[in-house]
Amino acid sequence: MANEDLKLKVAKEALKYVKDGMVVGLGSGSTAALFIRELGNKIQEEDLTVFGIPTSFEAKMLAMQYEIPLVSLDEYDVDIAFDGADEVEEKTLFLIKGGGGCHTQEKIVDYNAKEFIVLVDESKLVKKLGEKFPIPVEVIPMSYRVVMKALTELGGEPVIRLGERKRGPVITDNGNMIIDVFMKNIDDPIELEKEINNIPGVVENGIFTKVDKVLVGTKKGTVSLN
Ligand code: ABF
Repeated sequence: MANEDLKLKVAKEALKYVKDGMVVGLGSGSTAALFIRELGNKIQEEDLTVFGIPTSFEAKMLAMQYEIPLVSLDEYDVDIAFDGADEVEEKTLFLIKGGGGCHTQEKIVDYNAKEFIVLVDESKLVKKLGEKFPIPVEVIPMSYRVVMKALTELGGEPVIRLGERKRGPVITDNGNMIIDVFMKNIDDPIELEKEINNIPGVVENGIFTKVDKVLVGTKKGTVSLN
């Protein structure tokens, strides 16, 4: 079964957690996009009163396309948030997110949800965080050089994320740059998440250590980890 099919299965499974009247955090990336589409369909078919809070411009556009009414954190708390991930550490359920450059708004919405559920296919599971994926760090543009120096001192190999044509840096929804930090042997993700965020110029990093549940699409069916 292709990863796309596993993602769709997980997205459909996630719908079971959405109840009438809920405010739902809408994640970014291809798995979250499937969830947003399926949620839009469910709302129309069952005539539900459900509101979304998007985690990116991309999620906002999709929610509008699938007619999910949107609200904001200005006025509402999040009952439940659904989002994808780039890596899930099997033992701890800690994550690396931000491959799509949206981790700052994702973390704001996901960490503030009463329940945060991660949607992945089995290819995202790793024994140790950092195995396959660098840690994305969103930085204020004028600080990129000094932040990279500090990240090197923490034992990482920082690289500026460039746009598709490699002519300049990727710019996030918040107008900032992304530094990808390659780091093997992340022994204490909780501490590292704090340490990176403590560097002046860093807006947010893609280590997520506050996760309630992970729904994993496997060839044998969807497995729930918590
Ligand atoms: C977002 O999308 C990001 O935090 C993560 O980088 C990515 C996962 O995308 P996909 O579901 O397409 O693999 O959740």
